[in-house]
Amino acid sequence: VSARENRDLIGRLQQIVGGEHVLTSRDILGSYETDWTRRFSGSALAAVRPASTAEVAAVLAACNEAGVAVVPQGGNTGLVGGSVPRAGEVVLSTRRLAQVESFDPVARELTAGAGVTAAQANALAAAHGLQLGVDLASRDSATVGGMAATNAGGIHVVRHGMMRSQVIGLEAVLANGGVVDRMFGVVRDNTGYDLANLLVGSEGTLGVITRVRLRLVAVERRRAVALLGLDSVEEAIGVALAARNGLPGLNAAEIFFAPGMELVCSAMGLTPPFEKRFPVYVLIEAAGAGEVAEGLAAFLEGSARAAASAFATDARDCARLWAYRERHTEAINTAGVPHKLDIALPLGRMAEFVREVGPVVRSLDPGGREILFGHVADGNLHVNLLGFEPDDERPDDAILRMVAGLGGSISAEHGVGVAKRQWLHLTRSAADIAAMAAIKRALDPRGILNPGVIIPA
Ligand code: FAD
Ligand code: 2HG
Ligand code: ZN
Repeated sequence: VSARENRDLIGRLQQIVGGEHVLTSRDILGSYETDWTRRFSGSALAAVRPASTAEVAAVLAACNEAGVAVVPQGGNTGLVGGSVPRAGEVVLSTRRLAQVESFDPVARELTAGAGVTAAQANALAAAHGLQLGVDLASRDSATVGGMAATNAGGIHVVRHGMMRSQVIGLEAVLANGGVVDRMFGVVRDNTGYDLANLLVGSEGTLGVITRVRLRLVAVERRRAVALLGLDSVEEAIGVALAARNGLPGLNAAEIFFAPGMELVCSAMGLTPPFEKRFPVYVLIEAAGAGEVAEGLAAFLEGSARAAASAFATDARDCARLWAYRERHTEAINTAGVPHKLDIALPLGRMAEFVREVGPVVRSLDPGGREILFGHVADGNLHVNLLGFEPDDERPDDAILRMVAGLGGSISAEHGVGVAKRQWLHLTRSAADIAAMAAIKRALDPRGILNPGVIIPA
């Protein structure tokens, strides 16, 4: 695409969304060009901010005609480099698709523009004792469209499932400007291919999600949180399995380790919860309408005896215990530019992985260090590596191969993005990848939607 063609395209985009919503100045573009981890960045031709489905459709049709690639971006909190441009792409920001269009407390659902944040949706739902079924630490910036596009997981998957389970309707614009409207929301509807579900988890490669209709869940009246200090991963898995099998109202079961606890406490200025240092920590949350605290206490007494534990029932104390776990991502960012490997393992192989990962990291660089944490009940670990250059792919390669060898997945909840694309073949077959590429070609024949994401080169 020549400079003149680019200028013409920018002129067309200005006509569609208004001049002030086509950003081209380098200083303003900066925040659209670098991802949350700072590992991925690229320069954009422009960032364009449409305010309606019709404007999104016109923007995509214009870019498709010009053959200029488009990177959809919501809150830009994604952790696999999929939300930022590579070179010369147009960033399509959904942040002005920010209307909550309807809210039905009886049917327990909400219809919102893709750019509404999780926190905004929750603030509205909370007035009726409801909330989204997915919750994550990026809630203030992550958008419902981005969460659908990544099939986000978060801390309540063990209770409510992933984003896919919350989406009951969806509208998206395809590369040629065509609008797929599946906002219908009727429970029984077997009328052919499930296009809404295809768009969920497609990471901006098949269409731009413009509206979503989401299931809501009750904000439980009572909540209790326990933080346990444990001696081994085996014990942590034992606690998580026992909680899954027998703790009423299990709402979250999270794991982290001594290096993460120490980093969070020093970077965030928190006082450690226990006098003694433990190799492994597990956080269990239960929520419900009944005797939640009593249930959790009985569970700890019967099935999860720990050398040290802290217990909380009021909101402030619960938040204090959650901070040790939730502030890992922030704390890690203060220590460098991390490589983030969000992986899943069969629970029976997790201890083996944790034992082997450190030596593998050190064999590549004696100064490399790994901070592990995650959603233990689902076998999801976040392997954060510090001390490696952003473009040094050796640790990613070694660890993702190890995960595949243990029967796990190279992406549990963050997606493939650009970060994992070249390793997709480790856990998806050649036939799978060919089918994905064929779907991509059918819906986006010119390959303008987020090229470089998911499908290997
Ligand atoms: P972006 O980062 O803007 O985009 C992410 C991807 O989706 C990109 O590929 C982009 O092109 C595409 N996309 C965005 N919007 C659209 C749209 N409307 N239509 C089509 N494609 C689109 N993730 C989890 O799963 N679980 C967690 O627990 C979790 N915790 C996090 C905690 C922190 C502190 C941070 C920074 C991130 C966390 N994340 C987590 C990752 C991230 O928040 C999620 O992936 C989230 O769903 C991204 O939403 P977003 O609006 O920021 O999307
Ligand atoms: C979490 O569970 C998020 O806190 C972020 O998925 C994980 O920072 C990470 O690697
Ligand atoms: Zn997570």
